[in-house]
Amino acid sequence: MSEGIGTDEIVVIERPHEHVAIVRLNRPKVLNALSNALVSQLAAAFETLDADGVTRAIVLTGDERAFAAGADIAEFAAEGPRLDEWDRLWATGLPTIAAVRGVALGGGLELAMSCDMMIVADDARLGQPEINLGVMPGAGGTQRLTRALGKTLATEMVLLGREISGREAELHGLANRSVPAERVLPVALELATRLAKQAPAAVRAAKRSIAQAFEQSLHAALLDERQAFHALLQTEDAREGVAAFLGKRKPVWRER
Ligand code: DAK
Repeated sequence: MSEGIGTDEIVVIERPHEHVAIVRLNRPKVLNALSNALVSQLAAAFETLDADGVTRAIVLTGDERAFAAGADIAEFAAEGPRLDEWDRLWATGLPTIAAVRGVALGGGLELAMSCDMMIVADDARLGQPEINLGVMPGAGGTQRLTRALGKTLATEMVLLGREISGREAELHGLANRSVPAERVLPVALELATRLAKQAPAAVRAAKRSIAQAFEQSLHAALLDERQAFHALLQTEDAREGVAAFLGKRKPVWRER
């Protein structure tokens, strides 16, 4: 992991804006195949950014050919993907936006779907081709795809390995926006910059609460949401937000 562009590192962090980080997968020769080393470095990058007290949003991206072509198949025989490293990735409290150009296949699509938002190129190729290897998705594909797309299309993608385009992903609600490839990063950065302007504690709490929609009963999740809301109401930023609205001015967040 490193800060800056043009390094040999497999995960590169760039900082286009004080509160926004771009995390770039950088194994272009193998279409950003997600080796265990890469997933581990990615998790470390997320943890570092989560704890730095400055970053408020992460844009996760690859290059023009690939967001990621899935787990590194060369590693499959020796050692399978490591679930503990994927768990670390999913634990980040920061909002994440996947900026997808080229292919997002298998674990690559699972990684993109685990982000809070997804911006895709119109001609991106999204799919779960694990069935062609004699296996099935193992990092959330059967669950996240089905919840986002519904059973009908998810079944075709998982059981037949059908790919969809970025345009179709937007149409079916899997992606937030589908745009021409050259617009993917700018649009993702624009959203990240907007996220970075919101009250940080509120964004983190709301992100967690949305995730509960998939993990708890409606009743339990509503109780959690109510609790999170009341906790936020006690913060200085909430008082500032309300005062700013009433005073017809922009809020200044103090992260308290
Ligand atoms: N792994 C390793 N190398 C890969 C790769 C991959 N997934 N995908 C591509 N490459 C390599 C190719 O071998 C090739 O290397 P060289 O031959 O040049 O040395 C180079 O990248 C360029 O690829 P191609 O020559 O194949 O390029 P094409 O444009 O012709 O084709 C393609 C692009 C994306 C259609 C094709 O490369 C392809 O089908 N790739 C494999 C896609 C795939 O099957 N992905 C799913 C893998 S299984 C879990 C976590 C994660 C997972 C499971 C469990 N747990 C935590 C439990 C995830 C599983 C998977 O993702």
